[in-house]
Amino acid sequence: MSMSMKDEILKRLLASSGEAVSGQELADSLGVSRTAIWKHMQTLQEEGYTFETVKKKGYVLTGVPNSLSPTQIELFLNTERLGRKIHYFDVVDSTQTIAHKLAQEGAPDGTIVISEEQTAGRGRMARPWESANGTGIWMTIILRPDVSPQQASSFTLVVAVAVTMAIKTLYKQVEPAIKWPNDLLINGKKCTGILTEMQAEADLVQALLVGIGINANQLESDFSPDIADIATSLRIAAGEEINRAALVATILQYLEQFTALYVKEGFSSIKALWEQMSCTIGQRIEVTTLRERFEGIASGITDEGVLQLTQNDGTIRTIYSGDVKIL
Ligand code: BTX
Repeated sequence: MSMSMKDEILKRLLASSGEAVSGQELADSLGVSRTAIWKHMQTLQEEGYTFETVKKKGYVLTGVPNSLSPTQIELFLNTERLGRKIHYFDVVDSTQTIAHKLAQEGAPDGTIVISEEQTAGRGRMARPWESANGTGIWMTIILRPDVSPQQASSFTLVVAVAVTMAIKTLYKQVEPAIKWPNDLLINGKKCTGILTEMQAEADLVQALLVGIGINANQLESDFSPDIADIATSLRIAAGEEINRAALVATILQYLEQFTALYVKEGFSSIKALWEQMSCTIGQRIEVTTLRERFEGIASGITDEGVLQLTQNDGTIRTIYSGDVKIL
């Protein structure tokens, strides 16, 4: 991957771990003038990096921005396919909309679209998804797995497992639970929503557009009254500032791993993990589908990721999609 001069300078400053890096040395080794180096340092400063200038020695990096710029994400990224192409925005209507367009134009598997803010973030059935500036992770991943359109619906469950694993890896004190099909809850409140959309032709999936919305650094007072009672953030749960770039990179890492497994062996290979992380199975729930409402015990999930509801009269109903309320 080609790296810009600015990124190269940043890499060296980060690698020097607290030692001063001389401007002259940077200029010599990169084959540019001192003025060019100075200009790049100005740009980095505008992006939120902070430096100390040590006399006769050079620059010491003293702070990095909590931003989702590709440079920040790439610092933590360890994947082969996912996130190797990142489209980063300050503000968009919805990363899903942009990803749809990019996918139609042939964007490769693993391309991600990420924004600091969304003005029209959306959930399922065109419900609004609150996506305030600089606080969350609002991203869509374009995947081109070799699966059928029927299989694709269980993909949301795979994503939920990957995100849960990533959160637990970085923040041991946080214990998210998956609410079928697409929410992660912490203490019963929603911190993450997943929206999987698809571009398909006949029996072929052209692209999956995996939208992930994570409340990362919001405080309670940051949520609008509409969702104040039902939403929470990782920051509230972890009691510390969340490094969003590191979390994105870790999610991509797990997702790459689980997608490969899923394509090879199907959902059944991930089912046991899903069940462990789920707060739905075994609970008395109410399911609302487009037309109907059912009550019963969420008794299990099939190898295809379909929810099984045992109703009061003992009959089992299979639920392909719907909203779940834990009673
Ligand atoms: P959902 O339909 O399951 O949930 C939507 C509901 O969640 C809303 O009706 C509201 O009650 C509640 N809600 C809205 N915003 C938030 C929030 N920030 N935190 C907690 N609860 C909220 C969930 O749909 C799927 C959401 C996917 C969002 C991602 S962000 C990146 C990508 N781009 C985009 O437009 N959507 C996806």
